[in-house]
Amino acid sequence: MAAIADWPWRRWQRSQPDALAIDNGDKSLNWQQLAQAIDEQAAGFRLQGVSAGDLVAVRSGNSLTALLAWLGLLACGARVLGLNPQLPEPQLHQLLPGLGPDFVLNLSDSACLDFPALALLPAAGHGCERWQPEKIATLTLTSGSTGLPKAAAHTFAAHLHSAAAVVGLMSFTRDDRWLLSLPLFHVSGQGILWRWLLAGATLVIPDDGGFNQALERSSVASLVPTQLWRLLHQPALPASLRAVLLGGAHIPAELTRRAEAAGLHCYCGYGMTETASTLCARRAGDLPGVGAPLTGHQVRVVAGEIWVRSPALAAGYWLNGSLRPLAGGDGWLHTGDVGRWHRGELLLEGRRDNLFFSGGESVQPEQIERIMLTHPAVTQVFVVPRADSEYGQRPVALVESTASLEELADWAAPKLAGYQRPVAWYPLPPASSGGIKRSRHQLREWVANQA
Ligand code: 4YB
Repeated sequence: MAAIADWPWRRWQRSQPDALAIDNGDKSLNWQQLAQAIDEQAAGFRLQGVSAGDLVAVRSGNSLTALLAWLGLLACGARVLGLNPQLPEPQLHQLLPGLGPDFVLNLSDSACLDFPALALLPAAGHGCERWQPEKIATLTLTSGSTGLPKAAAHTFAAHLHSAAAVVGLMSFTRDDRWLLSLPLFHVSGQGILWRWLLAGATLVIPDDGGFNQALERSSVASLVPTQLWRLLHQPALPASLRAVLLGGAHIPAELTRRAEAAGLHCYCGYGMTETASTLCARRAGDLPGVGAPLTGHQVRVVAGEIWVRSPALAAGYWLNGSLRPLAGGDGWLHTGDVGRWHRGELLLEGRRDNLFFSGGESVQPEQIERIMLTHPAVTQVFVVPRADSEYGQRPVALVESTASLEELADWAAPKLAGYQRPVAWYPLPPASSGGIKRSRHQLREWVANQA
C-alpha cells in the first residue's frame, strides 16, 4: 500500500474537490465541502478543550452528524471510542471508568454519564492536527461472550492496511458508492469508513428515507447474512447494487447461491474487532469457507485454533491508562475461533467458548446451526445449552423460520447425532441490542427463564 502523506480527505479535496464524498439523501457533500466541515468540527472541539491524545467516547448510531463528529475528533488528534447507544446505562457505568474518556459526546438520549460532555459547535478555523498514521485512532469494544467488553485500540495505519486489502479484492474504486450499512461503533462500520476514504469513493448514509432507499443509491454494501436474507425476500434487488461483503457469522452457501443467481456478487469474509474487520475473504463459489488471508495478513491453524498475525491487528487493549498486549511476543493473536484448512480455504467451525458438554459428549453449537441453516426456510438459528440434572447440559434451538418448529425438529433429527438433537425448540426472540449480532449469553439466559 502506498504511504498516505496527509489526512485522506485532504488528498481528495485537492485532486477531486467537486466529486461526491457523501450522499445523505437530500444532503450531499463534495470533498471540498467535507474537508471544510471536518475543519469546522475540529475547531469547535478544540474550543471546548479537546487536545491531541484525548480519548472521546461518542455514543451514537449512524448519521451524517455522527460521521462528521468522528472525523472532526480524529482530525483534532483525539482517539474515538464508539459506543452503542443501546448499551444499558449500568454497563456503561461499569465500563467507562476503566477506559477513562476525557470527554463524552452523547448524540443519543440523555444518559447521565460522569464525564465532561462535548457538544457539536462547529467553529471557523483550522482544527486539524498533523497526520500521524502510527497514532491510535480508535478504541472499539469487543463483543465478548461474558464479562465486560475489551477496547481494541487501532492506529490509522492498521485501519488503512485492512481497507487496502478489501478495496483490492472487491475492485472498489472512486466511482463506487459504499452504503454505511453497519454501525460505526463496530469494526464492520469502521471498515466501510476507511475503504471509502482510501478509495475516494462516495459514502451513502441512510437518512429519514431509510435503509432500503439508501441501498437503491449504493453499489456496494456490507451485510450480515440475515440482512442479505431479508433483501432476497424483497420483490427485486436494488438495480444499483453490484456487490456485498458478508461477514460476522456463518455465511450459508444457499444464501450466496441465491444472491449470485440474482446477479449480486457476494464476497464471504472473516474478521474480528481485533483485526479491524475482514482479514480472509473470497468471492462466493462452490467451495464452503471464507477463502485465504488477504494481502498482508497471515493465518495459521494451531491445534484447531485460528491464529492471526497482521499489520491490521490492534496495538493492544486499552485499560486503566495503558495498552495491554493482545498477542504474544511473537505477534500471533490466538483468536478462540476453531477452524481448519480445506483446499486452501479457511473453514470456520465455531468458537471455543461456545463449546459445551452433554452427557460426556462435546457439543459445538455452530456445527448444529450450520446443518439447520441448510433448511430452505431457516434464516437464523442459535443453539445454546440448558442446564440438565442428568446430562449436565442439553442443546436448545432458537430459530427464525417460516417452517413450523415441529417440522424443523423432524427434519433435523436424522441429520444430527443423538446428543446434538435439541431437546427444546423456540422461535428466536426479537433482538434488542442494536449491535450487529445476537448475544449468545442473553439467549442462554432467555432459555433458562422459560418454564
Ligand atoms: C464468523 C465469520 C464468518 C466472523 N463465519 N463466524 O467489513 C467486514 O469485515 C464485515 C462485513 C460484513 C459484515 C461484518 C463484517 C465484519 O467486520 C465482522 C467482524 C466481526 O464480526 N467482529 S466481531 O469481533 O464482532 O466478531 C468476530 C467473531 O465473529 C469471529 O471471531 C468469529 O467467531 C465470528 N465470525 N466472521 C463464522 N464468516
